[in-house]
Amino acid sequence: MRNFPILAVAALFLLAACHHVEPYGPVPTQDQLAWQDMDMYAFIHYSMNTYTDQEWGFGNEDPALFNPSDLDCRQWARVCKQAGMKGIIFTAKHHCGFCMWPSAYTEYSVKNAPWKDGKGDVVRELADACREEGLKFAVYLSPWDRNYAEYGQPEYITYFRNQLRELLTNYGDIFEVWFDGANGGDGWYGGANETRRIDKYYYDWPETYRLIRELQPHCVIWGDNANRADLRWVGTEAGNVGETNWSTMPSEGQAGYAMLHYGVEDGDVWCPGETNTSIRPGWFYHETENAHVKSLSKLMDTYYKSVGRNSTLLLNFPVAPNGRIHPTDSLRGIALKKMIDEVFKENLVDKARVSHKGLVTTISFRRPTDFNRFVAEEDIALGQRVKKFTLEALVDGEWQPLTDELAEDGDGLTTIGHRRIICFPTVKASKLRFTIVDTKAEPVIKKIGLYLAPALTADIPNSGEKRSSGLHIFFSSPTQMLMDWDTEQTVTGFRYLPPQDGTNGTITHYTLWGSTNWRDWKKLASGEFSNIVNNPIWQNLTFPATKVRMLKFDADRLASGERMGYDDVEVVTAE
Ligand code: FUL
Repeated sequence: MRNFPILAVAALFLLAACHHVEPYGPVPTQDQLAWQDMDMYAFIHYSMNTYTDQEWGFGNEDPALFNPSDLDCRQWARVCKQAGMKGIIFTAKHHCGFCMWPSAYTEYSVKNAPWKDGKGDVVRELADACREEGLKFAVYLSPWDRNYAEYGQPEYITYFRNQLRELLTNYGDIFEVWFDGANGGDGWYGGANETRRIDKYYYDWPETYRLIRELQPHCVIWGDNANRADLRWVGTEAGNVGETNWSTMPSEGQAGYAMLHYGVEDGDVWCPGETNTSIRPGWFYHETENAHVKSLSKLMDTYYKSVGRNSTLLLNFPVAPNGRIHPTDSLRGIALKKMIDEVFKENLVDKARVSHKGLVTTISFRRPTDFNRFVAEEDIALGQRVKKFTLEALVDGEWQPLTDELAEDGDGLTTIGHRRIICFPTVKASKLRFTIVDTKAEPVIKKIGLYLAPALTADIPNSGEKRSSGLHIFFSSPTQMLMDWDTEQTVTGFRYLPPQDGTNGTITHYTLWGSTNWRDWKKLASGEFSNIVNNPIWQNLTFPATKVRMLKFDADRLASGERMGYDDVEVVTAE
């Protein structure tokens, strides 16, 4: 039996009566607890894609392209530190297979790039920079490898584990390993240029997990959706987890969106959700997205919907081709940290009287006080217990219910877990009443907080873009969109926003043509919209300025369905 100290400091108390409380249901390991306490850490996406302006490389990109002029891992670490990130997870190998460290098991790595005459090691430089800044370090190693000739065969699994061993033995402590769920499909595969499918047994994850435990016993594993690891994806890359968010999951079986997004109340293992999203629309750097770095209010919203919903926030900063994080992204990240500090700088509960009666906690102020944020934290070391609660404010002698203004599902206030933040419009109240109305076992609340967030007036505008007007759109077939104007235009780009309500009609492979006379068509762009299913954001095509009067957009392949779908398209024209 464990003993838990009953602390009686303001804002830190147990709702349970003063006795030892037994753990209830699945509980986190010490490593899962330490991971959850990190709250926010960074992803860094940087690879060959940075030089080919892609989200997914095909695997045949030339290592000669990797020659950054100014690669500075210390700059990345400094930016992440100032943005409040407690660690960095780095794309040591993305789907293209190019290794950012000089692996002994492949020629497709930095050792054959012109950067530092092939003597460089980005993983090493970043691991060292993290240590200097007091950040933890972790690796993303893509299981899908579009370069490797034997991908799909047992030989590849040996190769993959050899690489994992290199990363987990040569670079100090690793706090997490991230195995991307995107797996199998078309690729270069040593020149085979074909589509390869794999099944869920291919990787034999249990064996790989055993290797990780042996090499890095304190590392947490972010796993695929069928083999339960230490952490789970939250089912979206948009930057939010469910308001109801259980850290428990069934130990076995494929998890669909709902299980990933909300967790499973009666799950038999502890498997908390990690919310991953990028500070820009894409994961890799694209110059066309420089004006689309997320606003401070969007980032705050993401924070409330991840860290404030019993999750962590894994926020991606892409590195630009010069080898540095772009100034817009770094300033925005730092602004996020400043705003979080500002919102949570003073816990008003410290100035109030706190009383408990059963499952009702009342916070009383000497005089009416303004607040707009409520925070509660369960002692999750004892398990996650609270199912439902209410908040009421006493305003001018009347109790008013407070609701979550960021709520999406209308179920009221549900789970708490590691930390729950409820946002509501400012009230001036003399009391706040927090009532736990449904719980799996005696609740153990270790902290409550009330705060007054300042109004967010400082959103930094992104520079505008010029888009064409007077564009007519029609379809000549279920997979071909035609666009024309009344007058000739000089076009330099095309943007496609896939359907936002599901994958039906989402275009994964495309060709875009331009013409001035409907007869002679010039190919302006063709290829793959990588990762469009998991991250259905604006897709940006750029090409040399071309005079056209009409455009033809062919859906060469759809993710599902028969008819191309779109929520919006835009054509970018020259000044
Ligand atoms: C996805 C990948 O396919 C993306 O390229 C990116 O790495 C993201 C974090 O995970 O599944």
